[in-house]
Amino acid sequence: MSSATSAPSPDDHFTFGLWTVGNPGRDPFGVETRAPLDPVDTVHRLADLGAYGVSLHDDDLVPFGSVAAERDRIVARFEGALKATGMKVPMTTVNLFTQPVFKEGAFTANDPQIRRFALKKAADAIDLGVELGASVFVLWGGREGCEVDAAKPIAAALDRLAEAVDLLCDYAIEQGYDLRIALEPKPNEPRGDILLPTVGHALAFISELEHPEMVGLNPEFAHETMSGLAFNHGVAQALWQGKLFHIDLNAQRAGKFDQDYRFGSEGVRDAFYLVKLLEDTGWDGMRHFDSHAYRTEDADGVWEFAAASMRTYLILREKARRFHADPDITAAMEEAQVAGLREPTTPEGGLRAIRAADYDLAALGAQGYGMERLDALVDELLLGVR
Ligand code: GLT
Ligand code: MN
Ligand code: MN
Repeated sequence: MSSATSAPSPDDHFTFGLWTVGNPGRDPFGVETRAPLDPVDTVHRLADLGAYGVSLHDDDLVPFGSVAAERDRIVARFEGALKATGMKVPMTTVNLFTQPVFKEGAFTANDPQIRRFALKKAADAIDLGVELGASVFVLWGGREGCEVDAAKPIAAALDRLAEAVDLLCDYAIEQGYDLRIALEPKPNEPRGDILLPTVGHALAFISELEHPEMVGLNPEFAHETMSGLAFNHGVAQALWQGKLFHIDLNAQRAGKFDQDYRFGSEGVRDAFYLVKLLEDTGWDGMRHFDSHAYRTEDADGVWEFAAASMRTYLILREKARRFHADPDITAAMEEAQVAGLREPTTPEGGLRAIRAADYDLAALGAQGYGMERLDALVDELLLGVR
């Protein structure tokens, strides 16, 4: 495993979407500022930088509308690069948002023909993912939402979304695929409002599915932050419910458009608590970056961005290690009674004993927790003076 000062290695489980380093710098007001990347070159470049693998949408690899022979040729060439480098494809997904046919939705489009086409494309994408060795299939419902509430009864849309996920689970089971589905919440953009806007909405939705055990989450740092929520709390709950199947790392300022900045470039404290959570709980999945280089960057800037994403993670991982080794932090945590939260509340005798006991409310209300000191010590750690 790499240290903060060494280069990343595949053991660190860093992965990048083909669409992330491949982002051409287009935005709603401006055209591309960078040339497209060849996925085969991307695999080689990321392998050289120490990544574990790549993820992809169906269309990132096989251009939309390719005929079967072309698809097979592209996939075979890509598999050659994976073999040559040892890079893996742990996750794939399906693009149900770029083409005009999906402008009103995909699995939740009002037109049943569009919903059926979306399912056909998703099933094909599942086949592609399994062929490449993926065990997680992400569904990000970028177009599953609306601007005109009069035109989208939300309960019916959720029925259709559940129907689609159920069908895809049935398909994976029938095929004998070792595959789990990870839903990715996002509050808005590109739709005015998107279904399953937060981790909490998505977790609740899963309990209504036919195969809830096969479906979990792919939460994204930027997306929870857009809603002003604490990403690490959402991830902690997903872990607590056994539902963290994958994760998208990037950076974001609350209240802005989906920035998808380089991990750690905004909200370094939030990034630290997230890394600490993943490391403390022994998350053995991918550290997947879903972010892109600034539009200002040329190709060199893109590879700088990729290297820095991994380096920042490793630095924060080292900070998490130092957090636990720091005696002042340990003492401050004791003062804050952190360990007390791990004790069950219920004493012998249960609620009856709880109700019969006396509580010194004056003393309990007067006690201090020393959390200012603890918080400042974390600042010192992150600012590099400890
Ligand atoms: C798109 C989106 C991401 C999703 C990707 C998966 S595509 O770039 O902004 O958050 O993770 O479909
Ligand atoms: Mn994402
Ligand atoms: Mn995003």
